[in-house]
Amino acid sequence: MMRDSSLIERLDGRLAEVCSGSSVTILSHWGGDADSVGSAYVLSKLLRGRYGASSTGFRIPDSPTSHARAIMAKLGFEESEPEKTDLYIAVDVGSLEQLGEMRDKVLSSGVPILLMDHHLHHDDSSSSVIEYFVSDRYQAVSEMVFDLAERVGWRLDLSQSTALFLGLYYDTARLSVADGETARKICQLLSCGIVPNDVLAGLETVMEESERIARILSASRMKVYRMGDWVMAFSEVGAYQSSSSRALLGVGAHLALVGGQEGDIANISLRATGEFVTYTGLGMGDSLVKIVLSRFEGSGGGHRTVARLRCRGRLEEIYQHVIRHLSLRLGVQPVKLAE
Ligand SMILES: [Mn+2]
Repeated sequence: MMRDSSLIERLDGRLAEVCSGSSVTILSHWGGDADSVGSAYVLSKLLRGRYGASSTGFRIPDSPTSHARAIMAKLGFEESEPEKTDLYIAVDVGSLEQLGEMRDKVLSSGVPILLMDHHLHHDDSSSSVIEYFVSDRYQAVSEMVFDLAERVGWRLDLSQSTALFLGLYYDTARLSVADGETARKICQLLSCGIVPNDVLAGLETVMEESERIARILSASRMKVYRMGDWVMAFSEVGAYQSSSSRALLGVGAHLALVGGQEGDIANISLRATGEFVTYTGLGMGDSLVKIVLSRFEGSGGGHRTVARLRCRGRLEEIYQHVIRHLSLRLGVQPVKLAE
């Protein structure tokens, strides 16, 4: 069963129209993840093998996370960019901000952009060059690519099945939020001969020394507040802010902001548990980012439970602003936990 057959039909039709003889660059969101890498890998095979693209490339804006790098190594998939790009396909990009360093170049290139995603999008009317193929009925872009492959009768080989499996596995938080339809697709992918123990073994432990130190420093420097039932952590570290905010959730925080200060610019990773977002109605990519940008000049965006922003200001002041705002919104006084 296809979750959204009209979307897949429209996507198939469009790819058939624009890809033949074209050189296509697939773009991930910044840092990349299993879903963006997995879907891009299979999509690049489909574009060349089924839709007649003359060449394909893949770029992860900013630098790939160690997890994304490990998955690419497993698939034998590398970043590359054709000399000339006739078409961009952005996968798993929840907001244009997530194109990071590549955003301006891509948007001003005049090259058409197709955006495939499974998150809700605010229509960005300023960018008429973008055509959206978006449906939040899908649990991952990898699943959209699965449906596309099925529609066109494309046989997934073992590494392509592995790629889509990894995308679905990690985008459903290791299947914990997978529904029956995803489970059916996972079974079909696994039946190609994937051994989860082999595939996942190398992926669960990858961490570079510098990332490890950043995470440990962010934990040792964090300031913790309790607001009602919620525990919120704020910290600062020079690199790996995203990995560090994930680590702070692992430590037990419901909400974690980890920033790095570069002169008067702050780069902040915002992350919360699904529970926090559900009960407070405060999504990271929309509400929290807006709260910060209502006062500090900059840009940002992301998904429900994870977002990133870059703005002008001191981290200390930004955090105080967020804490005041959250206290008002939640109607509880913040209590700072002893350091
Ligand atoms: Mn995804």
